[in-house]
Amino acid sequence: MKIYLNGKMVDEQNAVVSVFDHGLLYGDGVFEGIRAYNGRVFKLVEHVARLYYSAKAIALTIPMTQEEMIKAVVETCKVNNLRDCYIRLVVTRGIGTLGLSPKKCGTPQVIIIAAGIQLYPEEYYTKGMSIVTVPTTRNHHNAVNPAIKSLNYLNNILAKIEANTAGVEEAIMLNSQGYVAECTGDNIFLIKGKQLITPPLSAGALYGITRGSVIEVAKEGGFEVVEPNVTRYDVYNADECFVTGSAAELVPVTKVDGREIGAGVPGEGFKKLLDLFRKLTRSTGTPIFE
Ligand code: PXG
Repeated sequence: MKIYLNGKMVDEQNAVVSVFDHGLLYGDGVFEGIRAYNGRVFKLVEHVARLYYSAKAIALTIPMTQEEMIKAVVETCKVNNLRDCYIRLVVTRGIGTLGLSPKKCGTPQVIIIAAGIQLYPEEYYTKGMSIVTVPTTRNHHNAVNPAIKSLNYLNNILAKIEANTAGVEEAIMLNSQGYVAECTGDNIFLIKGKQLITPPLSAGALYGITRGSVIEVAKEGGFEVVEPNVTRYDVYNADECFVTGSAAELVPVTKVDGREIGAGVPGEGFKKLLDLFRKLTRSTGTPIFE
């Protein structure tokens, strides 16, 4: 496997970064997780834009343009001859000293890995998954803003550990006001009648690209999309629930905190949205081989 590292395609075993890189020492950096389907990178322009927004928020200047980054992602898929894959884009603050100061860091390191990913077992997609609400609250936007896809994911990892302790793979995280923010690595949706409900981004969620795509196709599917503050009561009493992410795609949720959601099986609304989403992923995107 070839990895893109600072402008060069290097063999996997040579794709290494310094122990003095602040990405490692402090989680100082940003990342993206992107999918390619059938020879096209899905929503690549949007993912790269989000990477640069995350970088802007942490005052990190990425040493290449967005156009160059788009080309580098496509090239990484191409040299590895990949048509369907998961792409991890990482930009670290770079090599610095044993002190927090980002001023002492050299050039940011740019890493692109294209490989496979499977987050959840297949039966979650057919039967639905069970999730719980966890005690760790989502970061307040005045701490590490949840919109920043940073290399410091401990807020989410702590919640994931709590989910695992409860015997499940994903968890609802509430914000400091007690409203539903999102899950540890996914955005959350509810269906109630003809309404498709998702917490507003201001509730403390990542500006999910899959979330955006679901909203895009939901209108086509005849849903009214609303973004109110959501409580656990709203989740328990929804007709359907599902989570979204680039790696996971759309996963039906059939149990939350021991309460069955709707009929306790993946619903018709979910199936319709999954179908529309799959059509979008297979018919759009930046071509890899031309
Ligand atoms: N919320 C959070 C906190 C995320 O990390 C999403 C929502 C979904 O966003 P997109 O843009 O992908 O629709 C994410 C992204 C993992 C893993 O290993 C999870 C994500 C990304 C990369 C890896 O669990 N989730």
